[in-house]
Amino acid sequence: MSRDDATTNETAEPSETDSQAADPDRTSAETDPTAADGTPAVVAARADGEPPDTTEIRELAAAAGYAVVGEVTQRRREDPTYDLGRGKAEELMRLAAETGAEAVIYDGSLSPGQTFSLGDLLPPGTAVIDRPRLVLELFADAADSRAADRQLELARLRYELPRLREAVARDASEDVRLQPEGDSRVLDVEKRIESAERALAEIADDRAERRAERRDAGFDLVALAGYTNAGKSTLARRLADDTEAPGDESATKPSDPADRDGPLAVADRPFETLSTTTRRATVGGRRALLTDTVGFLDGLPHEAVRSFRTTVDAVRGADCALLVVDASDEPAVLRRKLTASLSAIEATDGPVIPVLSKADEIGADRLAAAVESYEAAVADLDARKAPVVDALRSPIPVSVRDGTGLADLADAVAGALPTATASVSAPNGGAAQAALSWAYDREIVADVDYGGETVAVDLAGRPDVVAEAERRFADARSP
Ligand SMILES: Nc1nc2c(ncn2[C@@H]2O[C@H](COP(=O)(O)OP(=O)(O)OP(=O)(O)O)[C@@H](O)[C@H]2O)c(=O)[nH]1
Ligand SMILES: [Mg+2]
Repeated sequence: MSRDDATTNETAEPSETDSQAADPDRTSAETDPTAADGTPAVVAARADGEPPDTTEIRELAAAAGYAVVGEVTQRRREDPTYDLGRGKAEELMRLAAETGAEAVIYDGSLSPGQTFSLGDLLPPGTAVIDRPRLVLELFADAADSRAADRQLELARLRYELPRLREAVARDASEDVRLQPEGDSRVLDVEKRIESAERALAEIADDRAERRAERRDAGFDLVALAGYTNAGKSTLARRLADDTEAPGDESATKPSDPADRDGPLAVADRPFETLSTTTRRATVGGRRALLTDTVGFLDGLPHEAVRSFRTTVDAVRGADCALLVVDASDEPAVLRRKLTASLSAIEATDGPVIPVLSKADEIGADRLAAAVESYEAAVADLDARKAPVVDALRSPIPVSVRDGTGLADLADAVAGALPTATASVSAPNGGAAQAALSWAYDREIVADVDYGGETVAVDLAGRPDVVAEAERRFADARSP
């Protein structure tokens, strides 16, 4: 048996999050595995550079219903067979047997071949769940709208297809007539992928159409994006008027307890939001529709990134995007999450406003440090992302809990939205009043002056809406 070059810690100490960084090669059972409910699972992680940090994968595992009963980590380059080195993989096997784990949760993406090799090594019946599969399980727990269901189905099928091909190829290795290409299960999955893609394309078209209609109705479209658990939904709820946008099939259901219990009753778990949700809001005097989106996650399966497109579409279709970054994270974590969130905003050429959320959690002095570490992280971003990087300078610290920065944020949004101004006048009468009330409905009336026979109005707001108001006043002048 070939051992790894790395030293191995065989003690059965419980793993402490704070001591993780010190020891890149841990093998440990939890001292009190009964403390948590759920399917017993061992977490495994490997990293090339920094020692593996299992904090996030443990949170994801817990959210998906697993009780972590042990942990194996290794700092090493990738092994083609098991991802972990062979010696570590065997330690994992022994730990799984000792702890009675029903699953191994792998913090990374395993190739189909690695998944099968690990499965063969582990005690029979132990499930091998890599990070993408875990995320899919989490999504499956809570897919709550037609689009989310379809996206989930597509993400799963795309994840399964190469693994199914691998399974068929393994069965067929003795018999050359059975090749994955012609296998009926493979063909079936391929067909279902095509049909899910078609259905999703239609939903995306519907949404784009609805966005266009809302814009015509005078709304500014503002999207909130960012890492999962950054505080997007909490902020969206705080900024929102009470009413939800009409006709949004994915709007949060009124029965949603988080909605009833006020803005801070949002659960502290990853992927609380699983489909985009749109609400009305008046932000800095602008009539806006706020779209809350699905959070990003490091190592999100690309199957999912491709299919959970609504976030990216909503941001791309918006007049202004808020990128929400959790200020209470440690600098290294903040940087990692920021990088993972960038794909949400890369596609947009509209203005992006970075928001440092949860300012109340760290107090004024640490907040200044957080702003600094955020700015350093942005400066460090890949130079090829220059346009995005430029958009990300000068974040606005906010707290929904104590109200910090909310007024600044509203001003920044209003300032970022495309704005036109115009001064119009018309003889005071029914036609002018109708035009004026149309303008009031769209919140574009900055000032009104009744001077004898005429009414003079200053307009400010969305350029297309202001232009339409000018037409209406012109009509009111020439009956
Ligand atoms: N202290 C503090 N906590 C906050 C604030 N805003 C949000 N939180 C908490 O952060 C957690 C995550 O908030 P969400 O609004 O669900 O975050 P999200 O970005 O929508 O998360 P996903 O939908 O999972 O992507 C919740 O426990 C919130 O109560 C804030 O201003 N201050
Ligand atoms: Mg949310």
